[in-house]
Amino acid sequence: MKRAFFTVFGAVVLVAAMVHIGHAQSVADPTAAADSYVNAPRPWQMWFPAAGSPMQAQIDWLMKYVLWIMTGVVVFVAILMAYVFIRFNAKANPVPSHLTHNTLIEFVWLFVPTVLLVIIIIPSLNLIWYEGDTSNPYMTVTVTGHQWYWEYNYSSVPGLDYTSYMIPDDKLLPGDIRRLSVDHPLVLPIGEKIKFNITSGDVLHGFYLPSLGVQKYAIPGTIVTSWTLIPKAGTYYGQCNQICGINHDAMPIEIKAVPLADYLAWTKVAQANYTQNDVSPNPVSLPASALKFADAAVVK
Ligand SMILES: [Cu+2]
Repeated sequence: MKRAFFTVFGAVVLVAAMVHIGHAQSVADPTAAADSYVNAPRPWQMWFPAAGSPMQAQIDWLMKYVLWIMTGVVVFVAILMAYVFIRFNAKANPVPSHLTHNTLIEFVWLFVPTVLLVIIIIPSLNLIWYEGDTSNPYMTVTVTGHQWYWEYNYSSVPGLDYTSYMIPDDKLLPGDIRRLSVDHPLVLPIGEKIKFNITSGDVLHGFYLPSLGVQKYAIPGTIVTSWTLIPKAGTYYGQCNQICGINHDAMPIEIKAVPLADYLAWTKVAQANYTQNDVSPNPVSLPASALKFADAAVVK
């Protein structure tokens, strides 16, 4: 009887502890949903990464569409040239034709390329307009490139402005990706249109997110806009792709896309968490004027 009591008591304590731990974890890391899917480059990868946004899906489609047309043109021209080389060389055709004009042929070689250009330019212009349409976003994030880290400012969350540094090789934890994981990822809600205001605090940088179809210059004194919409919770990566100085390779972009409720929970705990889990940045790359609260813990 006594034994049964302690068994039941022990089980209740264990369940309570597990619930508590589960609860504590969900509060501690609202971005956990992003671990379910990782969209990162693989060694020897060919083609684009899997499309993580409708914009990248359209870019992927247009790339293949143009590639098919281009392949047709290349094959046709190659066959035509091979035919001319064989059929009309000096040996096979010793008496050449003195023809200088042929209205039908001239019409065809003007008309066919024109049609091809038109069927390429229509979806291209559509895509350019689509990419430029930053109207009615759910939220706006101002992205600032610095030598050599990114800064994210959430205009809809007062005071939420933090820096994002690459995790150095000697501080990588299990699950981190070398040269891509960062101390403070950009956290975004899924299924919502997010506008980016992209700028720079010093030199030209490039805000490049291959799986989301975003690639914009970060230009000092200018704001370049873009947007994204991520349907699937997951972790997405990008990099600065504008040569910006000695640590240009050390400013990756890591995005954690999570359900809206988790995102809202994250905004509440972001400030407290970020001052605790900071990774010391390279001291030379830290101009005092750029310091934000996220770096307060490491600047002593
Ligand atoms: Cu850069």
